Amino acid sequence: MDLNSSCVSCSETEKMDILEEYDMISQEDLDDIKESISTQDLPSAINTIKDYLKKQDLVELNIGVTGESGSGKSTFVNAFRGLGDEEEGSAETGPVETTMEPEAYLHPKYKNVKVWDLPGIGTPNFKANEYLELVQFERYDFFIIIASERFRECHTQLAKEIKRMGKTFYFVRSKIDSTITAEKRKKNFDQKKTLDTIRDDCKNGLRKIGIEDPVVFLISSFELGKYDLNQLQERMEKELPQHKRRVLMLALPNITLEINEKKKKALEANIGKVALLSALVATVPVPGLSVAVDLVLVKKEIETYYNAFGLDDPSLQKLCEKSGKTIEELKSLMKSPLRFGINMASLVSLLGAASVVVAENAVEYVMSVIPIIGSLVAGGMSYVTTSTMLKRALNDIAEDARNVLMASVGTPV
Ligand SMILES: Nc1nc2c(ncn2[C@@H]2O[C@H](COP(=O)(O)OP(=O)(O)OP(=O)(O)O)[C@@H](O)[C@H]2O)c(=O)[nH]1
Ligand SMILES: [Mg+2]
Repeated sequence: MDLNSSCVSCSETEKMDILEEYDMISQEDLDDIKESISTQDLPSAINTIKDYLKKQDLVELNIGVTGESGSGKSTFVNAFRGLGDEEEGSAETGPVETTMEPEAYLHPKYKNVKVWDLPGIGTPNFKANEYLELVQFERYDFFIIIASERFRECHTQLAKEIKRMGKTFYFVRSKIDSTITAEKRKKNFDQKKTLDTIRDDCKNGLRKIGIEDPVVFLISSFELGKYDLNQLQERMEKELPQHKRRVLMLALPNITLEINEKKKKALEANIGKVALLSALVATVPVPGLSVAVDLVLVKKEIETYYNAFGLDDPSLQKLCEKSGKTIEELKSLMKSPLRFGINMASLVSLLGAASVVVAENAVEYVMSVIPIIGSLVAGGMSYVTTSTMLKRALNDIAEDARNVLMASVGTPV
């Protein structure tokens, strides 16, 4: 990537994007941060900045997974968090009724993402309103209603009640892999046609029992990346409030190219904030503060990238077990200079390289895109340097993740 082109000669749209990112930090927050760092010593100033970034990672996402007993709720709860059914922290699954009370399962990497395994619906005297009270419906950002065969009256009753309570739900038809396996035995098997038929059938069923404009997502928790996961993910993203979208996108397992791309976008949106903080710190006259904070900020961001794309060592290890590849094979597909570890030495060199390249035209550029704090920033190159560095690292890491993903699902890179 050409470092210059990404920042110095940027288009009007890019400038607008940067300004929008800037808007995501309130003036009050900016003043607070600046105030506290100018009165603190180096270590506490760094902690203030870290705390600020941590705050945004505390946004909670609560997903309620419901459906009839045996429909595959617990298996979905595990797959959605990137876990197998027998891994540590996974929900118990099996052919006999296992889930009796709402239970929260935390995402292994993002503890603020909770996927709730809810009790089965559809028992003879099932009442949707009582059920929703029982599971404390207010706590969920949205519900996923799972059916493994046909949708029944209990599903619509629940959907209508959820809607009445002002919440969102998504219908999922589960275990699509086994339906496809069964259909494959027929002579004129056509996968797309079969999927369309199942989808239409589910929709018709739902219409008949009173849902006006049904949308159904076909999912297999055994092969989550196949079938309708992308559509479901898009819909959830679109309907979530802005500040929760990032949480969802980071937490989703990196199992389709579309999700890979979305993760990159969600991470990119944070670069402006980090760079702005780094620029603010550069205006504080404490010797050594600016570089030290830049390194802390950048290291944290780059670690977030590796985690979000599942390129951290534990995730790679899991991927090896699933795909039959070795760690060496997967690592050989990765080109980012940071793949052997994010340490201070590699970061200092990345930082150095970025600042040399962007230094020449940067002052003018910063003044033009951030008029409000432009004069403050002129003292340091941090805004442009940090964002250039992070954009470059993110591009490399997203590309590595794409290659690893394609290799692990058997597509030649
Ligand atoms: N083929 C296939 N089987 C699945 C899938 N999801 C779940 N199953 C199987 O269906 C059975 C029930 O799955 P669970 O996830 O335990 O179902 P549940 O809805 O949590 O059941 P309860 O806790 O009893 O309400 C298990 O044997 C799972 O292995 C899937 O996507 N494909
Ligand atoms: Mg269960």
